[in-house]
Amino acid sequence: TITGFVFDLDGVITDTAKFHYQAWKEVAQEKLDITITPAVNELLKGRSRMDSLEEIIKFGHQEGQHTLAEKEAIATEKNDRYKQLIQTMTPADILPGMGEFLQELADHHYPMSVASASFNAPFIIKRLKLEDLLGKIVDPASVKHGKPAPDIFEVAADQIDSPYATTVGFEDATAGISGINDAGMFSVGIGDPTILDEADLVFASTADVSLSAIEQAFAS
Ligand code: B16
Ligand code: MG
Repeated sequence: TITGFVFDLDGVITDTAKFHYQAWKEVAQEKLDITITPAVNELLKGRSRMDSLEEIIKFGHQEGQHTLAEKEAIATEKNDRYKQLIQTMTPADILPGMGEFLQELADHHYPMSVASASFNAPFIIKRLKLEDLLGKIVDPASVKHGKPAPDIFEVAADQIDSPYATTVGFEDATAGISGINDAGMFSVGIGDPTILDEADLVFASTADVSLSAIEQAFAS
């Protein structure tokens, strides 16, 4: 039987990707003269702030052209703008059905924790008023290798004493699904099943997530 659930934040609990995209788009244009596209945005999902910047630099063919100090300044500028954008988030920004699903898990006494690459996760969880349900959040600074490495999911499961083989992980990004699978967990993808084809189970949208479907697929 399932002993715990670990959740990605962006794309699973709420859609912060649109805010990351807006902040990166402005900063990449102004500071690097790089115009990023929605396709680039896909590569940034689940990736750390610095890894995201490296992807943008690669996309703009500017590898090796910026010092670490310059890159850190750009990343800080992006985060300042991002933080402005998430100030206005409310519980209405919880993705469809997820509030109810988390409550259902709590009613069934399933332990839960958050495995997000974002340093802003605690603030966002608070804005969504989910701190009672999702109060256990991995500090990404404590994790050496970011997604697609399994590390953050392992730390999240450790936090709730859930053995990996009986832990269910939720992700919307292929990098995250790889991490969950490499941790030996049961992976649930949110999104396009042809893109998330490595996941053990996929729901097209959060509105479709069903505990009984997960328990059934896990047991089979
Ligand atoms: P921050 P997740 C990730 O969140 C985002 O998907 C990714 O776009 C972002 O770069 C990363 O968090 C770091 O976020 O700059 O706020 O520390 O999907 O792992 O919940
Ligand atoms: Mg995500």
